[in-house]
Amino acid sequence: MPSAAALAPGVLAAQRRAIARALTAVENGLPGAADLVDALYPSTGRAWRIGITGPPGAGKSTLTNRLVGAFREAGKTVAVVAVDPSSPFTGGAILGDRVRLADRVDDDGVFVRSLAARGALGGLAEAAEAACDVLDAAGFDVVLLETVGVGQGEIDVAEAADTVLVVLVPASGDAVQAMKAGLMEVADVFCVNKADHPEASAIVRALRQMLHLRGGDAPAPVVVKTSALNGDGVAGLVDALGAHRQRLAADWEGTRAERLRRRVRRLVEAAWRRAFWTSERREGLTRALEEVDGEERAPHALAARVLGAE
Ligand SMILES: Nc1nc2c(ncn2[C@@H]2O[C@H](COP(=O)(O)OP(=O)(O)O)[C@@H](O)[C@H]2O)c(=O)[nH]1
Ligand SMILES: [Mg+2]
Repeated sequence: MPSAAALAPGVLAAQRRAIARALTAVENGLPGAADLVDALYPSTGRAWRIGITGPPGAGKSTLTNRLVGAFREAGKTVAVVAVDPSSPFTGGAILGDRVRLADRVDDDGVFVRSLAARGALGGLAEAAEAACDVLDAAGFDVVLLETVGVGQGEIDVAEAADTVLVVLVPASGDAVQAMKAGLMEVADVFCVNKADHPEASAIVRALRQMLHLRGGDAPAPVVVKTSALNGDGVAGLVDALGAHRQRLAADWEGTRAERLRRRVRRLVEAAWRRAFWTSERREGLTRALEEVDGEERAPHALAARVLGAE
């Protein structure tokens, strides 16, 4: 198999086939994927990466479609990375979304791709970051990174973005759930979707109150209300996202450097983990865990035996 790094010129020339193959390479950790990312990296930093996260069913995919439309209308090219095997983008679900996306198949200014990241070096968060690099280097103005839910992995993915949008719905306890899941910390903009729901205003108020109580030096995330189904509030959402982008612009290089630091740390930790888990240590762990059922129940001694299995 030729090295994936050979795809770099095609990606830089925005050839769709090269972009698709490069995304497959970073998704699956194919040979040369790391070299490809490094070859493209100097040509990144222009795209605006927006992470979209929130509970399943909140309307992230519907909103993503709306945002694609809004950015296209503003003359920007848009790539969508759906980190979600069951997403409408992979043909898994909602007919309405598929129909809307089908309208865009002839639009060269849009690129849609799902990402599962089996075997990517550094896990899903690195795969998402690398996918953004590919699309950034290919010249897309905006990259929308949609996750399926709100687990830690998805928060890591969202953090690969410049601007993090958290989508909630006016279901009972959603705001509290968001706080528990650590979304308060990563959100730059909150969107209460399904604003057609009678509880919408109440959850907006509750969220604003929570964010206000949180305090801190950083400016509190903006809370907007949308109805992705009919498009109400989407213009306001685009403005809120744009305002965050504007704030980042003040220290764009610093933001990028911080993200690169976090990424390098993650890559090093992943490499350490791979190097550590020799087959001998794996077997040692299996044996030690079997002994848990026996006489010896000393946690540190058992762990030490695994660590000593050189
Ligand atoms: N009533 C209402 N339904 C919506 C709205 N936005 C999305 N939905 C519906 O909510 C369901 C889940 O939407 P989807 O975009 O797939 O959510 P995701 O799982 O967060 O990506 C779909 O049936 C949508 O049609 C909205 O603003 N109002
Ligand atoms: Mg979705």
